[in-house]
Amino acid sequence: MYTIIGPLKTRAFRVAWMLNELGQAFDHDPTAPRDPKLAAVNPSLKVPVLKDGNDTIIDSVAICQYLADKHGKLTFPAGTIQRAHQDSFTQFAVDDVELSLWVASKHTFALPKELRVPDVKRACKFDFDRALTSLSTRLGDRAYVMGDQFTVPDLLFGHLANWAKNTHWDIPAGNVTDYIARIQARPAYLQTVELRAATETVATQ
Ligand SMILES: N[C@@H](CCC(=O)N[C@@H](CS)C(=O)NCC(=O)O)C(=O)O
Repeated sequence: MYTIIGPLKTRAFRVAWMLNELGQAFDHDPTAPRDPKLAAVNPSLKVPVLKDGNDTIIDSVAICQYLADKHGKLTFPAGTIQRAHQDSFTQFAVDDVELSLWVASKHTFALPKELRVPDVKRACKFDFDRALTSLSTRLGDRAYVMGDQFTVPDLLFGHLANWAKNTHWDIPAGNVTDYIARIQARPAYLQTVELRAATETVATQ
């Protein structure tokens, strides 16, 4: 049995969504980021953390890829050229899309107030828009970034689109909007949204 640590309004959502995609049951421990008791599993006091038996894994992308590999779904096998392209999209999701959202969020609510620089958010939005233009070109007319098969980076883009919506950053109409709608119509996504609503009051990221 798996246990996800972290509120579902955080990146813990990704892990719950992945487990729902895989049809795996899990327990949920909604310990908040920076709770001192997280020190036992993550010295950074960040979430999510996944407990798998006696092991704990930190970092949502590593967790999602591990689960996909372990259950042999939503991923191409390691060492294949398709996996190289898939991992390239995963890295792009984190470096180009998530980074702009995360820095903007830090300067909105996560950093101590005296360290926030509101104008940084304009630069983040510029980077976000550039990343979406690139995603639109790379996606082309495919259903998912790797073609017909939904894989780990699609799940990340689906989560990041929700984060962008909560940040009030628009995704321009076109192939990326259609792609996000396709991803967010998946039963496992909707199931996870319901679970989040049942366990949280406000979804912020
Ligand atoms: N790369 C990590 C980032 C984890 C992270 O920053 N999580 C946020 C919540 S979504 C957190 O715990 N923030 C607390 C902090 O920044 O101190 C992952 O993807 O899991």
